[in-house]
Amino acid sequence: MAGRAPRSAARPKALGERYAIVVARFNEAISKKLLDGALGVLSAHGVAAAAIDVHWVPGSFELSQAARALAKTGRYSGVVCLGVVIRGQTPHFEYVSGAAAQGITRAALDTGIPVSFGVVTALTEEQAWDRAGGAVGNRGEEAAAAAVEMARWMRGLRASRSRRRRAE
Ligand code: INI
Repeated sequence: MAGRAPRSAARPKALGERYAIVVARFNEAISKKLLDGALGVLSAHGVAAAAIDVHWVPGSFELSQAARALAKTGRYSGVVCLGVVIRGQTPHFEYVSGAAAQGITRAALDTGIPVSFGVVTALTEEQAWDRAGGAVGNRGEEAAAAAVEMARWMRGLRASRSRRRRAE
C-alpha cells in the first residue's frame, strides 16, 4: 500500500556530518527527481552541499556494491541509495529490486553505517512518477530523512556508550 513515511520531529544541526548519495541511472528522469528530493531534505537538516557526494551507477542492481564501498571508506555518516525499478513483462523486476533491497540491507549491517533504501518499486511508470515528487510523496526525501535520523541515532548511541565507559 502506498503511503508517506512519518517525519522525525527533531532537526539538530549537522555537526561534521557527511553523506553520500548513490543514484541509479536507469529511468534517469525519475531518479533525478528522487535526487532533488534527497538533496532538499539534507539541506533542510543543515547538511552543506559541500558535505554531500553524489555517485551515479548504471542501475539499481549496482546500488548496494557502491553503497557498501562508500560506507567502508569511513568518510560518511550515512549513505542514501536512490533508484527506480518498474515492473516489465519479465521476472527481471523481482531480481533487480530484490537484489537492491538485500544488498542495501547488507551494506548497512556489514559496515555499521546507515544506508537507506530510496528505491521506487512500481508496477507502471505513472506509479513511479507518483513516488518521485507526485501524488504519493518523494521516496528520495524519505530515504534522506531516514539516513539523517539513523546517523544521529548512531551518534547518540556511541556518545552514551563512551559516557558509560568513562563513568565506570
Ligand atoms: N535497473 C533499474 O534501476 N530499474 C529497472 O527498472 C531495471 N530494469 O527494469 O531492468 C534495471 N535494470 C538494470 C540493472 O539494475 C543492472 O544495471 C543491469 O542488470 C546490469 O547489472
